[in-house]
Amino acid sequence: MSQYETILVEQRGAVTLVTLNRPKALNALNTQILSELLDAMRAFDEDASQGCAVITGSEKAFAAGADIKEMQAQGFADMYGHDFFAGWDAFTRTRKPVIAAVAGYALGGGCELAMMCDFILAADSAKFGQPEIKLAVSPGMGGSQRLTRAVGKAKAMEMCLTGRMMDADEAERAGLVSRILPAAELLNDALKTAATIASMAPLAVKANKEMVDVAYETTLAQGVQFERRLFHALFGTQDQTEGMAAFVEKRSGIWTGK
Ligand code: CO8
Repeated sequence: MSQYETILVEQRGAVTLVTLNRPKALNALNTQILSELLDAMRAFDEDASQGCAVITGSEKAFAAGADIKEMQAQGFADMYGHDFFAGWDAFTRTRKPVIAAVAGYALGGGCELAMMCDFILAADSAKFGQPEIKLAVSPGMGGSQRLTRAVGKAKAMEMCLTGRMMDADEAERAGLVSRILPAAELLNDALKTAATIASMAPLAVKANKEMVDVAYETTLAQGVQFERRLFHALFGTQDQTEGMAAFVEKRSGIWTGK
C-alpha cells in the first residue's frame, strides 16, 4: 500500500508502522525521506481508524544521521536561507502518539528523530549518539536540547562534545529510552505497546500526550494547572461517561472518540 520510495508504511489494525527504508545509506535522513515521512504522519494523524504509530529502521540502523552526502556541498546561505530541516518541526506537531523502535545506530539526526517521538523502545543492540562534532558541525534537529532534557547536562554535554555513543543499557539508566528488549522482540513489543495505546479513548490519549509534553515547556505550577484544566475537560466527553460506567459494570469500555 506504500506509495513512497524511502519509507514503508503499513497499517496493522489501529497501528501505523513506518519503516525507514534507505538500507544502503543506513537510513540517512535526506530531503526525500523527510517529505515522505511528514506526508505519512499527516495521513496517520488524519485517519480516524489509526490510534498510534511506530517508527522503526533496520536491524543495523534506525538512522545513521542526516544525509552527509546531501549536506556536504551546502553553504551557510543554502542552510540558513532555506532554514534547512525546519520541516522536521512539523513532525513534532503530530497529535497522536508515535513510538520509536530503535535497533542499531541512532546517530545525529537519527537520534534526534527518535527523541522527537513520544518515547523510545530500544533493542539491546541500540547505540545512540550525536557525532556531528566529528564533522565540524553540531546537532541541528533539536539534539542539543532534547538530549539535555532527557539525560541531563553532564551526559548530553559529553556526548555532543566527544561524539561518543551510548549503548542501550546506559541509555535506559539515563532515561533516554523507556525499555530495552532483545532485538528479536523489539518490533513485536513496540506493535503491542502501540496497540495498547490505540485501544484507549482517543481524546484521552491526545490529552495525556499533550500534558506530558507541556512539562517540557513550562513551570511546574503552570503545568499542573494545564493538566487540571484538560482533566476537567475530559469530563465533557462521552468516553469518560462510558469509561467509568464500564469500570463499575466490570466490562470493557467501548469508545466513540467523542
Ligand atoms: N549520511 C550519508 N550516508 C551515510 C551516513 C550518513 N549520515 N551514514 C552512513 N552512510 C552510508 C555510508 O557512506 C556508506 O555508504 P557507501 O556504501 O556508499 O560508502 C553506507 O551508509 C554504510 O556505511 P558504513 O560503510 O560507514 O558502515 P559502517 O558499519 O562501517 O559504519 C557508522 C556505520 C558508524 C554508522 C558510520 O556509517 C557513520 O559513522 N556514519 C555517520 C554517522 C554520523 O556522523 N551521523 C551524523 C550525521 S550529521 C547529522 O545528523 C546532523 C543532524 C542535523 C542536521 C540538521 C541540519 C540543519
